[in-house]
Amino acid sequence: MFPGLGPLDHVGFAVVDLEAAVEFHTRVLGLVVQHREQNPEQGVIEVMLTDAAASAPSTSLQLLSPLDDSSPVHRFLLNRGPGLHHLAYRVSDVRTASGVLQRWGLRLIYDAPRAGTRGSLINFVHPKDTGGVLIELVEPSP
Ligand code: V0V
Ligand code: CO
Repeated sequence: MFPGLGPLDHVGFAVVDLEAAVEFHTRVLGLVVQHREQNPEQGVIEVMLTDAAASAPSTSLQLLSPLDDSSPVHRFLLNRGPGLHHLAYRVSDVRTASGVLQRWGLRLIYDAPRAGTRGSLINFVHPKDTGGVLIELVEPSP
């Protein structure tokens, strides 16, 4: 295990109809919307939901819909359809974590961290190097 690895921060879920997905996860699963944000650099509109009943901070669900046709989520929906898009693990320092994983021979998507949700810094490990699931590294904003 590499140094500074924390718990599962969120699960990314690619959807075509964002409002229908919000409705499903709030009404059927009882999740609560915590945050909504557009991230033009990542080409997404995202909605973060959590379990309202959880006493400690719990893993969030991140619903993702593409902002335009150049979005990686648009490509994902075309090729694979809606569903699990990525797992995001919290790290204390995304630069250090990315460097260690690169030295271990894994392909990181970005050379330097990019802006993620709520002022976080993010990078991704290529799904072909992880057994088939895109892994996000997220360093929350202090
Ligand atoms: C593509 N593939 C995936 C995948 N995306 N496999 C598992 N999970 C995914 N999410 C597979 C795809 O089925 C192909 O497999 C192969 O990889 C190449 O696919 P492609 O369509 O040609 O895709 P690429 O290579 O153009 O792009 C794939 C990568 C891209 C992972 C490089 O999606 C990327 O740059 N992702 C990082 C950015 C991102 O995803 N942003 C949205 C979340 P076969 O068919 O060859 O076997 S933003 C976010 O989470 C934020 C803001 C946050 O949390 O703060
Ligand atoms: Co994410």
